[in-house]
Amino acid sequence: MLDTSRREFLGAAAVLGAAAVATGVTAATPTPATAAALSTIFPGAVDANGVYQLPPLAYPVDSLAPVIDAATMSLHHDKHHLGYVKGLIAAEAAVAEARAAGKFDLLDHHLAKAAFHGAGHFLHCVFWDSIGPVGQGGAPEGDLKKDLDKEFGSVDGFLAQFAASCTSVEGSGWGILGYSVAAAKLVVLQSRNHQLQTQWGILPILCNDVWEHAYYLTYQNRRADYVKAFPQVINWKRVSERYALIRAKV
Ligand code: MN3
Repeated sequence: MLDTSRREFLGAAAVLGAAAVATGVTAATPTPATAAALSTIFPGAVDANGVYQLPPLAYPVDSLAPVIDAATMSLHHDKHHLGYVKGLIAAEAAVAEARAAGKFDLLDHHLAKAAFHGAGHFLHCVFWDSIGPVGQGGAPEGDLKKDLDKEFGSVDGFLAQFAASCTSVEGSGWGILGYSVAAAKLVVLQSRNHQLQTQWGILPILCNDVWEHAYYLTYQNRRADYVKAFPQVINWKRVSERYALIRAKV
């Protein structure tokens, strides 16, 4: 149970967050992503002014069916992801408020929210840009193909390990192919929720959301069936481009 002062403080933070969202979040209308957004490692995570935003989808929500149904796509993008954007904005606003007031007694709470919602926002930006219409995703290209072969033996070897990482996440979480800045190589990790079980300096290249909201309408409890079908919607062209961008920048 929250005490009164904490409740009032959180209420003020929510108002600040809502105000920021009103100006910082764009409508979730499927439109082509801009060239500027696609040239970033986390496509569309911020707008031209650096404000967190919900990035538009670059494809129709029904174009991934039957692997991911249209209702799941709409709810996932327009409701769930937007919630993380709002939560991140609210958390940062609350931290700014605390700093202005010189009152840091709830800082740990706000930073936990910033980690959860921030990690959720950034991973979803990569997720939407890792997938696309069924059967149009091509195959890994360039350095990504070469380094998948190097680290995992083959693309199929990677896909098998990636699927296992997605299937076996305990509770809600993600399977992630990332680039380790420290080790200078590709790695597969899991996360629980959005922010747990990762390492420092991992840049996500391809990720699969295995929270129930990502698949339950079609697959109910059969997460393994969703994970098995997922490669049909991987957009290897964009995933390969993201890896090339990371290698050029890091
Ligand atoms: Mn999700």
